Amino acid sequence: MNKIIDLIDEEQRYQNNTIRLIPSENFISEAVKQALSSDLSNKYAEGYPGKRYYQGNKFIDEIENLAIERGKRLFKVEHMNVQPYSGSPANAAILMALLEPGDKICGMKLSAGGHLTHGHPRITFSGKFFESVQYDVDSEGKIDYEALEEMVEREKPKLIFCGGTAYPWKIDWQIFSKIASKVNAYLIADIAHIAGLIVGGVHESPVDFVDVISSTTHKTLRGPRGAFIGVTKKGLERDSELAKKIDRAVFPGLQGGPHMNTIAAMAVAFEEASRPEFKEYANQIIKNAQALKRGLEMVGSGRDRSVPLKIFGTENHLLVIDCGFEKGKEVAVKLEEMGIIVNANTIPHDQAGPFKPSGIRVGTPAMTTKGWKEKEFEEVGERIGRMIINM
Ligand code: DSN
Repeated sequence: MNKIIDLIDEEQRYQNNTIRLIPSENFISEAVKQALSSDLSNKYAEGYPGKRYYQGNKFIDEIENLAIERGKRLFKVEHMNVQPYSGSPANAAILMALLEPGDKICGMKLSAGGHLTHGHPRITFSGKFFESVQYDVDSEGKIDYEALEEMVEREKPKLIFCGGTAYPWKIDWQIFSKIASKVNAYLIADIAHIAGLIVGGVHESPVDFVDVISSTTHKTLRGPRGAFIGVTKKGLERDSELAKKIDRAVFPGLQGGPHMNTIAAMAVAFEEASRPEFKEYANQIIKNAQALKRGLEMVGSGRDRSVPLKIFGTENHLLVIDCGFEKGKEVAVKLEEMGIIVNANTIPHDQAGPFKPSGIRVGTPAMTTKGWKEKEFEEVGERIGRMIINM
């Protein structure tokens, strides 16, 4: 026990004494932490509020209902399920709810910034149990909407994912909606990375254009490690059973007892994200990402070398930087030695594989929570850029 407590303390100090630039990470509030470490983790509550398979859930029901109500209000959806353990189970539940095994799905390639659960071939459940077609990005790393449209018309997938994990540009939900409607495909927005930007008003919301949204709650949204699925008005107009299908797929389809401490922490985070100061936070995330890019560009501008750094982005909270063929991991390790924590990442059209990719991914949500402004991000951008060109 003491050993674990000591290690937790060390990890906490490490997190606070280093520069955290992994775009999917953040620092939660004390209130979220309190809910997470509460006695709610003692309780089993299989089922949904009012329909549990275990007794003793009167307070648990209230907590889950509150999380649902707050989540629906925040994201402006008609129905919300807050039980998915994380983003991958949430996307698995959506596929299970809406499709039969072997049906065709469509998502963005992993190397282009997509996610494993969006149909990455062979090794994932989404690529193994479903037939998958994948769309790519252009040389700037932007979705090639024309090629996507052609592919969708040709392949006629039953479901299309939009959204990603290393996509540094805004997503045009309207174009996706137009393309999906041509083949009557379900359209799912995976907003895990940008949920906080959407509720903070700095990225357009997909809810008027898609049938379902899915998201984790711990990235820009700054909540616990959990996830939710939202069903939109458009989704319910298309299929009045959609909400029921999603709920049945989450439980009993895929999961057992919900993690009530996480759901309570989610309710706390939803309330925090509805405050005016969260809008300022989201705004600052964007300004900081642009400052980070400026810092990186100072190095690549020709003062230090003739060929500028190739940077993908940014219109959101993250950037992908080309470090040279298979150099991403090496750069990430060197940066860790300097106290700067990033992750190696594939770049668009990477000739290297995901185990030895050519880039790194950096983002601003966590250090913005710590109070960093443009000046700090410009400086760290310049340090990172300098390190890359000296490799
Ligand atoms: N692993 C998450 C991220 O870092 O973006 C996505 O699942």
